[in-house]
Amino acid sequence: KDKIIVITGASSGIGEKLAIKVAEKGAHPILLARSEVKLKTISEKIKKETSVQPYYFKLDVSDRDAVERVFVEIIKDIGNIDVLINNAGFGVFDAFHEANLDDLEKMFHVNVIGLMNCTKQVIPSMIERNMGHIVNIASQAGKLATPKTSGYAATKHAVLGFTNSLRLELRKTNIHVSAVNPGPIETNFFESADQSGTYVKNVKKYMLQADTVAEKIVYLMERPKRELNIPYWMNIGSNLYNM
Ligand code: NJP
Repeated sequence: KDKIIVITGASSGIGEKLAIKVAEKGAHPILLARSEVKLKTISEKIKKETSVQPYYFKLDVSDRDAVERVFVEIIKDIGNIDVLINNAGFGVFDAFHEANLDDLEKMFHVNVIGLMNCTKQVIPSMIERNMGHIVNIASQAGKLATPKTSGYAATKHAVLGFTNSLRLELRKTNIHVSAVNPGPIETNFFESADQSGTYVKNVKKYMLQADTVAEKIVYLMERPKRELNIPYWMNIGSNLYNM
């Protein structure tokens, strides 16, 4: 309650549902994404349904200077960030021999560097206050060998490696660092990830709703650090990435 919770990639899917759920709990979501129009609409809906006034900022997480500007503004004008949910991300599923190197680079810039850009901005004040929670949305593809997702899987392996090391670096503090590994979730994600529709067709019956994932992440955020195992992660949904 009353916590300030920054959610990247809050303009659709898991991030959107998370923003709604944390507001329902009385926390203040701060929504970040590139589509300002969508953020405005979601914020208005949250205000109407929960009477919590969310804030939103247009932001491309891969733009380091913009990330710094926005986070400095949030901390100065709104307050210290209690929870950062690094959720912004996208995938392009291709066998590596067919993959486009521009897509691979962009995935690393958003999924990995973007996540680090945002984390870098919240760490100093979290350390100063000796509190906070960083939740990184990785993937089941970050743990398993998955055909046709080599580039995307590599970014999510990087997210898990970063998350696990950061957790160790901060082990003597009261700052939580968690990773969440969703399986296939019914969101806009597959518009870019699976342009042929083959993957979605195969895993449709295993797909979960974004709402379910958001609920579990809220549950995770409500746990005290002592209840979180080290290393901690939460797997949600099927690990079936066969195609
Ligand atoms: O997908 P989607 P999800 N800077 O497409 C934003 C992971 N995951 O909710 O910028 C800032 O509805 C984009 O906003 P916009 C997945 O890897 C998913 O499923 O306005 N934001 C939108 O709000 C990702 O990390 C599945 O276009 C940027 C959001 O990201 C997370 O779950 C499985 C951005 C994406 O929303 C949420 O994805 C899995 C940028 N440069 C992991 N680029 C799954 N759905 O099956 C994108 O294992 N965004």
